[in-house]
Amino acid sequence: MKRFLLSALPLVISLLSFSALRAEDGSRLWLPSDTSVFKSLTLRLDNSMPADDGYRINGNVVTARTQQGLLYGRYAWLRGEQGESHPYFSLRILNHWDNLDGSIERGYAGPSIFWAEGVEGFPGGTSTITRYAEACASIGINGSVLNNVNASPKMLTRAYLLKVKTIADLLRPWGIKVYLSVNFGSPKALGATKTADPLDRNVQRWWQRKAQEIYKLIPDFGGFLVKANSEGQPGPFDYGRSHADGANMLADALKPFGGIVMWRSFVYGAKHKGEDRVMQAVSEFAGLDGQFRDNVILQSKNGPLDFQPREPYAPIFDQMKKTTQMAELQITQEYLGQGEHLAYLAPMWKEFFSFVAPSKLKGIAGVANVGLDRNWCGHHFAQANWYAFGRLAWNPALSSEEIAKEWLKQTFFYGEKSSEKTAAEANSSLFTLHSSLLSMMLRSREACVDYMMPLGLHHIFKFDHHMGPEPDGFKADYPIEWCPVYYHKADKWGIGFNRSTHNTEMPGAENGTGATQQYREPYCKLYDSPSTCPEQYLLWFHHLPWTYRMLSGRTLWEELQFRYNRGVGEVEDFVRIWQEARPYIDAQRWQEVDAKLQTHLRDAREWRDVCLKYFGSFAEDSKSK
Ligand code: GCV
Repeated sequence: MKRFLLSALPLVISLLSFSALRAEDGSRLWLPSDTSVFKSLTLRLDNSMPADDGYRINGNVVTARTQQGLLYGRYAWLRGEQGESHPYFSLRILNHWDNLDGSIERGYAGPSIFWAEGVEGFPGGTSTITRYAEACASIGINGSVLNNVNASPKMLTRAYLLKVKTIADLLRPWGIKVYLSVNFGSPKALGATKTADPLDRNVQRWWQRKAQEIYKLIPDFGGFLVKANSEGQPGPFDYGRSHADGANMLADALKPFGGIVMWRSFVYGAKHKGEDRVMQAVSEFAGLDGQFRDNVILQSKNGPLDFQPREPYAPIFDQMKKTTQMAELQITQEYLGQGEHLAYLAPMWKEFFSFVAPSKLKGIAGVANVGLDRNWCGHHFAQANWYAFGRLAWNPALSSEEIAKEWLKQTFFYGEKSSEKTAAEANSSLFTLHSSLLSMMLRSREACVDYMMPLGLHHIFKFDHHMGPEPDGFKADYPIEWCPVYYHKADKWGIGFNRSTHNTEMPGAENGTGATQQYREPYCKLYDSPSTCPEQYLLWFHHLPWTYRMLSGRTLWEELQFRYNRGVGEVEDFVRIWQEARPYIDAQRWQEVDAKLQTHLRDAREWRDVCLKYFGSFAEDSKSK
């Protein structure tokens, strides 16, 4: 360590001169503090370029077909990009789960930047909205859903729509369209109709008129996002109608104006109550494939359950062959340590794309982690997830490593264009530091899986807030699919959820639910047998004895202990890496991340200790049998 610091000394001095140690509070994000960095650029429009918002960079010349492309190109130039680049997905949208009272569902970075009690004004001023827009545009995000999917009917009242217009006017110069989450029961809830039945003429007229009103205020309005018949939200089932009836009615209202409906497939406990929760989306939607209007997009979470630290991909992406689809990723870390843990999520999203080809998707939505906190995201490293979401939405072929490198340089080691420093760094301690920080980021999601829920365990969080461990969680008055014990099924014989087509030959074990059959080949077959199921999903798909022999030669119980300990060991290493980084990082951000890492380590140990104690009470018991 001492040697490392001594050899780094000259660099510390030069870093000081290019401002890495300038006072920072994280509010700058990855953006330049001063737009004069763009002055040396030549911007050119060129009609012969492909008809999208891509750009070409040649030295200091940025060429694009559209003004928007030139804007994207400027930030790409700043990252050190050269050559031509085009957006992969046409829809690159943030979903804000912001409530109209200013609170944010699953938000860990302070209140909303858009909403507060009372409809007037913005809690952080309009400059916060503009800065947000710049940050989004700098990474290619082109849409923003401004309110929670658990939507208040008030959202569609005149006063709120006028405010949406103001936001739209602020976002438009940055190429960002606004969308709204709508409550399916709105016309009835607002007292305009007696019902919200999608086949009722008055209801249809109400939505058509509402669409007209919105487009008069906001001619480039993007469309609606809908959570229907899910977790208590109203929907077409309330009137004996289908998801297609509901989505198509809204789609028809928006169609004349070019708007879209993003209809969510996150459903359980409504029509297929009692069925394995992870199967219910396919059960509810597969039969409707081909029945949706062409301006309806089915929006599904990456996994079939709910944004767990690791899930197999959601098989609905295999099943809907004639329906336009988009994926919903969660940038806010509801189940990955929230505002406290350092978890870089690009590797998780890349894992999803390795199963669901981006070519199957029209767009990507990311549940935002933005709030009024000074550093926007609560944890300085959580900014990297906002950044990574945008970069992958632009180009899903980018590696997690490339993205993390870009972000680190712009966020912590800025002052020059990224590409210009590479050669000098190659021989330097700064390079060593970059590598350590990079490695910390790249290992962080896997570490989280290990100390929370290795080997395919899932949803063993504390009730409601989803922060700490509660593997013994059970409440008789809660739906069973909210209870951790439903998911791990541990007893003295074994552990895991049998979702295969086989019944387990173990006392008291439940029959397999057959969820494996919702997957396309080869996954359908691979996941169905414990001998071919990847160990990372083992207990997601199988219920196995504690003595089950793992690839490592350890028993299942030994492997669980090994992985929980490995996860904690990783976080201990992150703490060490951050200590070594201290001379190179500005004081405020260093201290704030350090404090978070101390909490992170304490939480990781708690996860390990609570889970091993609980599971151990069965596993050790099984040994004595
Ligand atoms: C917005 C999970 C979350 C809820 C969220 C829901 C959804 O259940 O815990 O907070 O609600 O998913 O995605 O609709």
